[in-house]
Amino acid sequence: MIKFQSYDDNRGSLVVAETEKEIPFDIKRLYYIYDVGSEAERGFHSHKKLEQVYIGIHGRMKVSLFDGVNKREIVLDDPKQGLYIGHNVWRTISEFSSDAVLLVAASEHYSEEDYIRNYDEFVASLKK
Ligand code: T46
Repeated sequence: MIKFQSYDDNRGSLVVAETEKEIPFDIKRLYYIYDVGSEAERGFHSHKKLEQVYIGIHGRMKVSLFDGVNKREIVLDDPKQGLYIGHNVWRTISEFSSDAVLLVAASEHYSEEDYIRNYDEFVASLKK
């Protein structure tokens, strides 16, 4: 997990993430996900090249990762932390709280070509 610098005082909290410091790539895209139903699950894909940092800036969600060898489950519920996810990692995001907001910093512009959305294809790609 990446720990962000946080400035907390009686006005609230301000959290900073900078490229070449906490974020290990140049950010080309930001997007965020919210209003996810409690039963909904997102992801179910890997990326050929894309690197991302997930930040649970509000509420809670669970991220499940599989790199072909290791499986990890990480709960994101702290806006002062980020989760780095490299390429070739199968991910699902589930158990969103009703107030959850997931902010994602991405290393590339959006390209559907970069996705592997079929699990068998993902497993096969690791063997190449
Ligand atoms: C990831 C998780 C956390 C775009 O047009 N531009 C974009 O930058 C993105 C991210 C998506 N889209 C379109 C493509 C689909 O028609 O938005 C629609 C929903 O995307 P998707 O089904 O990929 O959503 P998730 O939540 O399953 O996955 C997304 C990211 O794609 C993925 O990289 O890590 O959020």
